[in-house]
Amino acid sequence: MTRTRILADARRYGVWCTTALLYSLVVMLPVQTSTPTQAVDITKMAFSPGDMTVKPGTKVTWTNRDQIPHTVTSKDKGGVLRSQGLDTGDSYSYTFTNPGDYAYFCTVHPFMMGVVHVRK
Ligand SMILES: [Cu+2]
Repeated sequence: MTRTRILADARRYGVWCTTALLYSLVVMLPVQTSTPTQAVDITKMAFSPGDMTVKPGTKVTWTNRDQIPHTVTSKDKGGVLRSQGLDTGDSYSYTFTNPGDYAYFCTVHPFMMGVVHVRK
């Protein structure tokens, strides 16, 4: 095998790799951007909507529209929802992967409650 031949093979392999990389980007990008999303507003001392049903893989984002701080916190100890204190305009997101009922509340105002049902 001559040196030129090896170089040509290497170049062909490089072109193949680049093509494969571009192809995988084209295939992967729509998958990434198609993550379903849902929004919950925290407004007038309540979660709105306070009850929602989503598919596994859905990213839910809570945004505080009130002038006072709130949290999004699982009712169960060790639950998955554990936001920081959210000031006005702050958001908290969680992507639900497993089916189940996720009850949550606001630690500052425990009467504020909500639930996310994750169903296939
Ligand atoms: Cu609150």
